Amino acid sequence: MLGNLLEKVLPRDTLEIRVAMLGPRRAGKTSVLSAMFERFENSLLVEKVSDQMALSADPDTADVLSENYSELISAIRAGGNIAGAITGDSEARSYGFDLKRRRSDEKVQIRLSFQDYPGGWLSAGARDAADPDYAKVLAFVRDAQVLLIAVDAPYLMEEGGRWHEARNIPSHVAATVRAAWPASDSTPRLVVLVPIKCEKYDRTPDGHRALVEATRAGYAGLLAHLDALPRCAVVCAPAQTTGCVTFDHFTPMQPGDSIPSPVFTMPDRFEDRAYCPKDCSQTLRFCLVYALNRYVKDGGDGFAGKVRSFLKLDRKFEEGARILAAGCRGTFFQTMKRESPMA
Ligand SMILES: Nc1nc2c(ncn2[C@@H]2O[C@H](COP(=O)(O)OP(=O)(O)OP(=O)(O)O)[C@@H](O)[C@H]2O)c(=O)[nH]1
Ligand SMILES: [Mg+2]
Repeated sequence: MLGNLLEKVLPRDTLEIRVAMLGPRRAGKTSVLSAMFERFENSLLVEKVSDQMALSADPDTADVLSENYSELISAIRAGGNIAGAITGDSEARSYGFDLKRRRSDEKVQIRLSFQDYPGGWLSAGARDAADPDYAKVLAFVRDAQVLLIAVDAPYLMEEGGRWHEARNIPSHVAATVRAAWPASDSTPRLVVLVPIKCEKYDRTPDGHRALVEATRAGYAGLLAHLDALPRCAVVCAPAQTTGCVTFDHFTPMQPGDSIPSPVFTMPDRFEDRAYCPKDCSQTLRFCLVYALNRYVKDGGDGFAGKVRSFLKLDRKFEEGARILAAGCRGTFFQTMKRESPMA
């Protein structure tokens, strides 16, 4: 009651956190978003973060992401080729999530939007820096405080990473981020590298370490730039959106191919083809911890902010961030900065 009254006296604008996806065509950008959405609600309930805040997806976001997730499950049930599950995007699309202190609140305190688009738009910029679709990708990254980079893991891991540059275009990803976020930039930022399709590699602690180290080496150019930004945290958080579809081999290259195609296998028996995604909620969890910390810290600025923090108006979000952070699993690629947005 008193909290509601104080909110009216000391109102705050909604904090908008924009997250841009990066990754070539069919890398798994939309799959990461779909699996993250599907998994997260359960995590929230289990950890009782829902006592501290309410997270909801836009109706459109919920519809599209649930449909994608159903497609993924149907493809697994059907067996055979997973490559047809989740149709590649032909247009840009934004997925929105709202965070409120209470389900009954009218006001949205934090709005998270994830900007997805056809991965071909990113690759087009590698061929022609003036490509109009690539200009849109650059604008998405410029506008975003957070980046999610989908890494097609078999190309990173197989044959010593021989196809990683051609497939995941890490040099072009680095050039894009350098162009959008100059080294002088002091905005608090978060970058999450998400190796996916990694069922074969992320099975044991040693396998997990090898995957994380290959990601670190495979994105060395990008990491060098991010390391120079004063307030940027970088984390590697592998995700398995299916959990039962495993890379088997690359098909021999045909004339005209620039990279080989992967062949994935899944268990023959229907009973063994269980959909068991792993660590998919981690991306949203990291984004939420970042967003909540930003909200709480920004609220401390100025006179109204000082009063707000003295009255501890944001304590539910502080507590929510603490609970979520305790469940974060990922490897930070930099030592914590002086003012890490994740602390
Ligand atoms: N083996 C395996 N395949 C996956 C996994 N996640 C997604 N896929 C497959 O990867 C393919 C590409 O996924 P998308 O999410 O559509 O990729 P995208 O980056 O959004 O592609 P564009 O929209 O074309 O840019 C789909 O056919 C999925 O079925 C996974 O964890 N393991
Ligand atoms: Mg997509």
